[in-house]
Amino acid sequence: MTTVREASLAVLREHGITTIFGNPGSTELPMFRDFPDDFRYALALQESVAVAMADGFAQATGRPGLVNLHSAAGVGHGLGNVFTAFRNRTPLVVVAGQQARSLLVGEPFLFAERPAEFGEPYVKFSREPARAADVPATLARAIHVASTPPCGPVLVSVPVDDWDRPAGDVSAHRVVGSVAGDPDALAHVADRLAAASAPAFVVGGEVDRDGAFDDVVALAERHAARVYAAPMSPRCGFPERHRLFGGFLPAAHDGIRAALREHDLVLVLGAPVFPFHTEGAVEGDTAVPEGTTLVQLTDDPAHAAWTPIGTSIVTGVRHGVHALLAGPPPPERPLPAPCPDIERVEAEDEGITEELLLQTLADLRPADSVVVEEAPATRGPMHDHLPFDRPASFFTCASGGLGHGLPAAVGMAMGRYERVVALVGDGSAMYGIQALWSAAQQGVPLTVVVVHNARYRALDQFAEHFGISKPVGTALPGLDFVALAAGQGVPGVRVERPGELAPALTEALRSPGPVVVDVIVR
Ligand SMILES: Cc1ncc(C[n+]2csc(CCOP(=O)(O)OP(=O)(O)O)c2C)c(N)n1
Ligand SMILES: [Mg+2]
Repeated sequence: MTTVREASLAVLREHGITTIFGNPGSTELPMFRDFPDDFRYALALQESVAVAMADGFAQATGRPGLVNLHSAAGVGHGLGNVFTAFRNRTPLVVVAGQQARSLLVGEPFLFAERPAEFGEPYVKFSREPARAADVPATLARAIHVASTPPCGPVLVSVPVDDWDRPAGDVSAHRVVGSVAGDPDALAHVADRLAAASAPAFVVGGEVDRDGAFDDVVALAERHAARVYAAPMSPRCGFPERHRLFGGFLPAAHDGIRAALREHDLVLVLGAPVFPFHTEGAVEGDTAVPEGTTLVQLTDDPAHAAWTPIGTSIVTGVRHGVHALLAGPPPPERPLPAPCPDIERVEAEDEGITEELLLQTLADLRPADSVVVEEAPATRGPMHDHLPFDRPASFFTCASGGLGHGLPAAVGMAMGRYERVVALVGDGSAMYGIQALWSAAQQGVPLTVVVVHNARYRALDQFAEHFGISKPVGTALPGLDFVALAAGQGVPGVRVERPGELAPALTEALRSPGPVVVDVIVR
């Protein structure tokens, strides 16, 4: 007899999913009876950490991540990062435990009420199978839904008594989900691009996710197009030291309009139009100036639908850009003026500035290292002093929900061999500080750089924006990240003087295991 457990693990194996992130409870234990040797269980000490680790691992490996959570309580803890995985478009399978079917007539201890609704609206598919025997096929279906563009999280709730019940084997089934946009519509865009006088591209997270980085560079060079990073882009989609790079669009109407004003055609590649963060001063209805034509290529029909203007083509970015590369050549166009060079900063005696920290990190980090950032007020200085030039080199959460970066970095370090640097604010680090314990247990090559300003500084800045002179709840005195790391088995060093910074980073970046560098910034 094949059990639900055996058939389900076979489905996971078939999809290359052999690492299971999670935090177990009574209702999950039977899933792991006689756990096979080719699987590994990565324990996280809080569910939001487990979800973000699985997200980081999935982004690093390009395969769906799997996370196992304990019934309603565990899913509840994890939901903030399920929201982020949804915005990140990460293929993520949440397997949630449930009480035994025979008890569901009442309200047993630790059960989940309407479990398939609990993840809504941040799951693409969510089921508690009608019969135990349907669990393996439901898992297979969930994996296909999660990994078909636009990718995202799914949830399967499994009653505890299902795992030992009989089930049939699920046959192997491949779903090829890439979307190639309408060829006529793309040919029309190619013509318009060739006819434009000053085109611009806005590149978002889908470019890197879809493996279109080099194709976008080729298309930009062919058209001498100015390239902007999309507001709040979660990945690097264009080399930031390239002659054509024009900087990072802000997440507000007025700033976007100002940047796009000089362009007659704006091609948005793999980004929503636009994820605003503040209202800004709005002239007219949209962030796109009058007289500018907007074209968007995205694999996400929902994003295409809420774009307020222009033409959106639902397509994988790589397919779409290939079609545009086959279009007519443009006339000779002058190159846009280069962005001014960023001046290097000098170390000052008074203490370490964010600029000095980022410049030093840029100087010292290995070229093939990956940076996962969650340090809100450090974003601006990071854009200036820590440029990214390669595919799969930079990751941040697309949602704005804190508590993702540090655990996602641990998951990434488990999923790839290069060094991972987590660049996290002191506030952000504390949403998932237990991730350090998992990093120690996994022994991953992770350098955690804490930007320690003893504040939620981004909120101080927002308070200014709202005209609030005395914000509440933004001071973070008394945190000691070396002690927090030591208590979880991770070595750490506190750095206060500019002269200590480079030696501490150099050593941490060489360590085979995780190290925390607690950088006190002024
Ligand atoms: C889950 C969640 N809670 C609260 C916030 C609101 N928030 C936005 S930025 C921020 C401050 C983060 O502090 P820190 O990581 O120290 O970065 P800093 O602002 O100092 O650069 C907070 C609390 C959020 N975005 N997400
Ligand atoms: Mg801070």
